[in-house]
Amino acid sequence: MQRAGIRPIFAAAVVALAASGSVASVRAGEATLGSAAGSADRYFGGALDPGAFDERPYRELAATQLTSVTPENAMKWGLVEPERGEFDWKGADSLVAFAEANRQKIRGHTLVWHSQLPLWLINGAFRPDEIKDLMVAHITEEVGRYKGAIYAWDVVNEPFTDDGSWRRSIFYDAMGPDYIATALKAARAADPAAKLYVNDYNVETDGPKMQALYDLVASLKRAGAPIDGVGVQSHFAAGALPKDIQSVMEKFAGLGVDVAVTELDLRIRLPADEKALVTQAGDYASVVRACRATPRCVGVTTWGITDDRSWIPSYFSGYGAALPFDAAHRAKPAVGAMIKAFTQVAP
Ligand code: 9MR
Repeated sequence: MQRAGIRPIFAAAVVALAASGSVASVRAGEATLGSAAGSADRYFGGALDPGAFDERPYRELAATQLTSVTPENAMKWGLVEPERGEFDWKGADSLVAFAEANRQKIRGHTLVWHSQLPLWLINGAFRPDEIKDLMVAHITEEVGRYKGAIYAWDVVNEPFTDDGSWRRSIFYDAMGPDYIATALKAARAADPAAKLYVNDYNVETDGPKMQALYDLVASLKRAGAPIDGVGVQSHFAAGALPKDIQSVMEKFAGLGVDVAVTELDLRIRLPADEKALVTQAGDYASVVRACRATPRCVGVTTWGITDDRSWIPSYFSGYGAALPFDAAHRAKPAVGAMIKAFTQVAP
């Protein structure tokens, strides 16, 4: 598999899209989120559901707007190995094929996480040494399968609780904090070219959780562990974006790692009115500006692309409209605001 690179994609794809007439707001020659980000040497990414690739408007929007893609769920352990030793790579393979066809980078998500684990693993009553072997084998299998195709992996996801203490998981319980370095080393061995990330939420403002992640990355660097990046997920209510997100990104970057906004969405209490959409657009643009102002911020990924496929309504009762495109795939004010923030001459 070829490694995907950042390329401005608007030429052919947008012409095709315009011809299909499925996205009124995107016309031939107009900037897209991906092309705008590219002009600032960043990527613009979105989390995708390969199950929706057979829907043409979804497929075309993803192909046209994004220069990076993340599987929202399709590469998680519970989905790729539902029974021990029985693998199902259908969704993951289809995501990788889509990205390669559209010359998009891929952010692999996620190898070691407390959630969406297969039941055989959670209920297996494995000894600590067995959990370690299973974790390393899983990383070796999955990273190895997509060697050369994945730009960056979220190797470890959400290792801390909100007060900055270690989150309990089968991995932490078996190995203590060492599970993180062990996981990173296994990923590096399986694909030396992939950028290896630790990814978490509620780390976008100065507080105990941010500090815990900072201390972790600092200690990994000191120990020579293979850590290349920090993912700040960035799930917020519109209007509640932390004011210090840029200084936090700069602080992480000061450790000598890349930084990426990995799961951005800005939820709105429904029904979304014009004022809320404008507030949301302002926050989206602020995130883009913060990334542009941080030399080691490599790109911004939104957690989905259209509101009808967002995780938000089922997890935050009464909220939705969190993504840049609405359920009819129309660009919301956030799209223009982000394109402007990527392309306007930096002050
Ligand atoms: O968006 C994902 C949703 O479809 C899943 O049901 C959920 C399971 O916990 O995971 C969601 O994605 C999460 C991501 O993998 C890690 N950070 C938080 C995201 C939102 O919950």
